[in-house]
Amino acid sequence: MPVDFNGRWLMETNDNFEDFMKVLNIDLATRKIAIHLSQTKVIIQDGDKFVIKTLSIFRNYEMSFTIGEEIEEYTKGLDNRVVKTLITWEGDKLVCTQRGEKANRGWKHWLEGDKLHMELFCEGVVCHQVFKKQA
Ligand code: ECB
Repeated sequence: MPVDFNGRWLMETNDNFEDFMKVLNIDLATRKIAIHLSQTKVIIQDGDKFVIKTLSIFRNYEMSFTIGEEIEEYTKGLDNRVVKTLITWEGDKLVCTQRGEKANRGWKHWLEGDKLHMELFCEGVVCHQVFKKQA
C-alpha cells in the first residue's frame, strides 16, 4: 500500500522560497508577490495516480501524473518552462525529477505525522515547505 497523500493541506512554512525563485529566474516584481502567498495543496490520489493542485490568491497550478510514467510538463504561470517530468516512489517519499534547461531540478513530498513536507530543488538551491492538514 502506498502512502496516502489525499487531502487539503495549508502552508505553514516556506523556507528559502526567494532563492528558489531566483534560481528559476523569476523577476523581482513577481517574487515580491509570490513570497507572501499562502499556498494550499489539494492532493487527489488514487493508488499511483495523482492530481496535485497548488492554490493561492495570485495564481494556481495543477498537474496530473501516474507514478513511473514520464510526462511533458509546462510550468505555466511558474517559470513557464517545458520539462520532462518523472515521479517515482523512493520508499514512502514521492520523488520528482524535472529534466530540462535547469540542472538537478525536481521536488519531493513526504508525510511526518499530520504534516505534508515538500522540498523543491534546482541547481543546488533547496526550498522546504511544510503544510498542515485541513480538518
Ligand atoms: C501556484 C502558487 C504559487 C504561485 C507563485 C507564482 C510565481 C512564482 C513562480 C515560480 C516559482 C516556482 C515554483 C512555485 C512553487 C510552488 C508551486 C508548485 C510547485 C510544484 O511543482 O508542485 C508539485 C508538487 O506539489 C505539483 O505541481
